[in-house]
Amino acid sequence: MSSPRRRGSRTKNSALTLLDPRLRGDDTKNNTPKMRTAKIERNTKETKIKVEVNLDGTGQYKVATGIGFFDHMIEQLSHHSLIDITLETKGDLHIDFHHSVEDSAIAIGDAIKQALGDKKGITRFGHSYIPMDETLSRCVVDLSGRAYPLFNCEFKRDKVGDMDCELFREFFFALSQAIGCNMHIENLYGLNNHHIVESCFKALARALRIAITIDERKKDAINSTKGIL
Ligand SMILES: [Mn+2]
Repeated sequence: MSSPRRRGSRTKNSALTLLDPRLRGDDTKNNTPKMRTAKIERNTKETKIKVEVNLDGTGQYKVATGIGFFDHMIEQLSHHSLIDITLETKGDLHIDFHHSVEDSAIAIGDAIKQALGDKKGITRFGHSYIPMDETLSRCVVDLSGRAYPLFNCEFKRDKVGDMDCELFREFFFALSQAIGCNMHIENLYGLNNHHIVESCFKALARALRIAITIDERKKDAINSTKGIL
């Protein structure tokens, strides 16, 4: 037998209200949200790179690497992850695009890692499936602190735009290593190279967007039974 509903029992409970520090208003100095941003400069004899990220952005970007298709992909990454990304890469493109692509990944990854800080409150896991017409790709991430890249993708041609398709594997591997995360990217099927690559970047963006989001129910905790990420 269910108990009868007690009317008038949901009156304000002042004792409970006072237990809530947010309502007491005496904990404001610890409630200031930390800015999850980072600025990185990375200079070698092969590349000179400036990166800025804001994990709590709106997907604003300013990207200039000198490689048209690569710019297009980083713009997708920013737009769909909502991470604001400024990237300026001046690299030795007269040799080939390898150094510029790999070093950009390292710099973006370093910046994301720095902006994540102690990772308090993050959702940590994220996954996404992205179709582009005949193509479907999947990305699954775990911001665990452990680098484990997996890139399972076969291309139909050697290049997309001016870019060698083998460089995308280099990009995702370097990014996973720099962030320190499991990053499993797979193309399930597809025909068009542009669609295959772009769906991988969009899938990564959406997976990251989920993983970096603060889980309001656990916002003051580290999302691991180890207590560290
Ligand atoms: Mn496109």
